[in-house]
Amino acid sequence: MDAEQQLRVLLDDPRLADDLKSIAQKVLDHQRITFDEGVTLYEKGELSYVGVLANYIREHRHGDRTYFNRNFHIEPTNLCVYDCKFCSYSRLIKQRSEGWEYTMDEMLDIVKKYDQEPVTEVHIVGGVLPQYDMPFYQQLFSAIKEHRPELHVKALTPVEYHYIFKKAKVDYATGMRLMKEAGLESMPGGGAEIFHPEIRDQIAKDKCTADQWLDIHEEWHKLGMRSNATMLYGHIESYWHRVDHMERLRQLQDRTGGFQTFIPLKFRNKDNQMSNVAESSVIEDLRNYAIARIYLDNFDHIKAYWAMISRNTAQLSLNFGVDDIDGTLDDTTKIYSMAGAEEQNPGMSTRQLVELIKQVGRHPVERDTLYHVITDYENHEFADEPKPQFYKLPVIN
Ligand code: V47
Ligand code: SF4
Repeated sequence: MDAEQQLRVLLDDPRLADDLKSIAQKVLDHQRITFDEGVTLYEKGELSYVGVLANYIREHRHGDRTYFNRNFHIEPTNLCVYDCKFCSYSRLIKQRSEGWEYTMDEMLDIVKKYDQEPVTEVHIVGGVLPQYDMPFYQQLFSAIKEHRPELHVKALTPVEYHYIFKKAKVDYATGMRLMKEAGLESMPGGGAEIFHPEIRDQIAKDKCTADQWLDIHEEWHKLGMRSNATMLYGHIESYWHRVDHMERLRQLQDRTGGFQTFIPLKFRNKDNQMSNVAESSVIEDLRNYAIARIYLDNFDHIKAYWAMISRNTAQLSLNFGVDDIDGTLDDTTKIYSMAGAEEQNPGMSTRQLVELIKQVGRHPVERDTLYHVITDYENHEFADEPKPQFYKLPVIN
């Protein structure tokens, strides 16, 4: 049975409550759901129900295609002037003796380490410190582009931009234009957390506000550039805070169309000031992906950051609205392993990622940052590496 037939069977089920039926009908008709319907999905939508709706949307947009890219991360420092309660980089958690602060040359050395690798993107993000100011990042981006012009620089979030622009006394529009001129090509989705002040003030008090986060993305989009958005979920927020978060993103996307991908980030509770907060279950994670796919009708892609959720959950997520499972990473990504992510050393070769996707009946496609196809792996044979073995999951659809 294909995704549309599954949705029609669900609609014909006399046991389905009227409000859920009306949402399912909207999805079939490609109509937008309301804020209240978003909350209803969280409160009443069982995993199998939201999965059928989300998979219909996913397959309508992308078929079986599942994207990944080859990137590497640079985290300039694991020290931070801010004190986000969920973060293992916070100034109250991290003592200076355990920290690193890379110099410009050390960061360029990391870039050079990948000179012979077919990576297409460098993702730069980490803590906020005064010495990493606007001239520093302008120089870093220019130096990377000079060294390897085709490497896409995806760097920093409104948290850093708000901080460095304030110090440099430039407004957001000017600041973003100058970063673009220095070599910045897109903005990752971090720093969004939960927008509503009821929650943001408790978990991420001092850093940029929701409006500042959204304004910086808006200025970036006005330059014709693209960015991502995240949501840190599964801690002290209520369901309606998640819908409020997605609603703000949906409204900005209606105005600019500049977001590419939405990335729900599961809260992990190790080594931070919220270790007493239990983590969400896998069922809740999958429901959250699905509801994001249904609610964000103007976002092209929903990404599961597999380093954060385990490989098996990443595989399952492909049936719950997700069409992208991030890049092939190496062990330079520390923020998640420090917070308790399953993948303590989250490296996966391209072949491993391809097999992971194929194993659940999807079609792997390597993309660049802007979703141009680099390699279609549907019928690709790997000559040189042994086939990786994974625990075999049943194919659900
Ligand atoms: O904003 C910090 C999160 C984010 C924890 O755009 C935590 O392609 C869970 O945004 N538990 C930064 N999450 C990472 C990020 C990202 C990741 C992958 C791809 C992209 C992209 C963006 O990491 C922060 C924060 O929300 N984070 N601590 C934690 N304990
Ligand atoms: Fe700093 Fe970002 Fe961690 Fe907050 S989440 S403490 S801004 S590194």
